[in-house]
Amino acid sequence: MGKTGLVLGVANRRSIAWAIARRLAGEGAELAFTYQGERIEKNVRELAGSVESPLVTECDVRSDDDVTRVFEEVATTFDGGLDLLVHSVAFAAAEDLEGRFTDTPRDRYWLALDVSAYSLVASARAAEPLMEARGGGAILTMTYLGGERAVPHYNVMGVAKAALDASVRYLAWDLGQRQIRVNAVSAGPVRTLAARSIAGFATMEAIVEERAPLHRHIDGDDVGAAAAYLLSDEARNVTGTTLYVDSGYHAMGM
Ligand code: NAD
Ligand code: 0WE
Repeated sequence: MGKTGLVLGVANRRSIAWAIARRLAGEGAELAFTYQGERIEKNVRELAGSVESPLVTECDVRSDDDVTRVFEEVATTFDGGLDLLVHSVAFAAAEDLEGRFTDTPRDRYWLALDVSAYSLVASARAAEPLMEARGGGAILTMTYLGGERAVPHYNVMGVAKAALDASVRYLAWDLGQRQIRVNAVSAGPVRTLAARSIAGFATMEAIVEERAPLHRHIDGDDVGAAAAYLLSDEARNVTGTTLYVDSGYHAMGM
């Protein structure tokens, strides 16, 4: 029987979540999708339709009620079981991705951590009983080097990614008990909706081209391949870790 999965974070065809979903669907997985807000609902319904998704539903990850309802709908759709969870969600206020990190106000610091890090904890907790019903499962999130090193302008998102990375390790410990694995892919810059609006994205790409061992950019399909591995039984003894898909950029000191 094919695997069942839930994908959080598709906004459009450029989304990393969509590259992962396309790959999983190609390998026979049956996928449910969530979207945030009416503005992108039509996009997501169209994409989901193209992979014969049985469930597309709204989820603002800041809302406990939304998260609870979504996993109830997933349980109904997939007969009480879930094998895979893809978490590909992040948000910081645009004004906090420029200027000084030092100036981040309390409410927007919390917003970035709520959407980008706590949401993994909330969705993993909700997925746990459904995965337990299947004898185990696999959870994957998306992170970035800016959570480990200071990347100019990544700012509060870097702090959120640091919290996300630590959450992966603690969730891996807790959920390992139930044969649920939790991992992250750390991607180099990819031109998505979230990335295109960032001032200086082209400069970042130029720096990767110059300094990364492989001297080239990565794309969504590169992330899809890594995700497919981490979510597959091939990775059955891999949990609590980060797989870098960044042309080797993270390995450099200069
Ligand atoms: P994207 O804009 O396509 O995806 C971000 C998603 O987050 C969107 O679907 C958006 O709807 C969702 N989102 C934001 N706030 C939400 C909320 N309150 N509730 C529910 N969903 C919400 O951009 P992307 O680049 O595909 O980003 C996906 C993930 O990949 C993010 O975690 C990002 O940090 C990570 N990442 C991106 C890059 C890159 O260069 N693009 C590199 C490394 C990691
Ligand atoms: O995680 C990200 C981007 C996430 C993101 C993007 C936006 C843009 C629109 C979160 N929130 C928002 N809020 C918005 O209003 N990346 C890894 C891509 C990225 O973003 C950067 C980067 C890189 C790389 C921002 C500054 C510097 C580098």
